[in-house]
Amino acid sequence: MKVVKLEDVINSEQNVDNGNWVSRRLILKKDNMGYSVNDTIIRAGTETHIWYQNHLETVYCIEGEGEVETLSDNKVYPITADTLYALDKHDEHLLRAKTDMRMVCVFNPPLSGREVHDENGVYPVDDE
Ligand code: 9YT
Repeated sequence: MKVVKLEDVINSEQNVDNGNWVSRRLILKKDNMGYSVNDTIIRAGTETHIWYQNHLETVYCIEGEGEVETLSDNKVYPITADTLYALDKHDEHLLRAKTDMRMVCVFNPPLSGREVHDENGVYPVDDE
């Protein structure tokens, strides 16, 4: 069994800061679980364009307040603590944080570790 402490991840290269957000990568592809798990802080006042064409992501907000706008239909979903959203259609979206938001993010297939969004809000496919 594995036990992972957030404080250890924060002081490692599994702490990935992209400006709008900082992603503490708790479980990664190398852990062979078939998914990855991040504890991510979305910084207050930011808007991030995201489009995970190569991944499915489920996001559970445990702190803070913001919204997600899906770009295919311009629907706006308020996101607050105790709210989960699942990008089951690889939905292209804008994530806006009103306050700092703390999110638990699960990716399938798993992230391998250092991914940051490219100019289209995409994470590359890891086919190694
Ligand atoms: C909620 C969300 O998608 N934030 C962007 C960062 C990403 N979830 C990550 O790598 O932790």
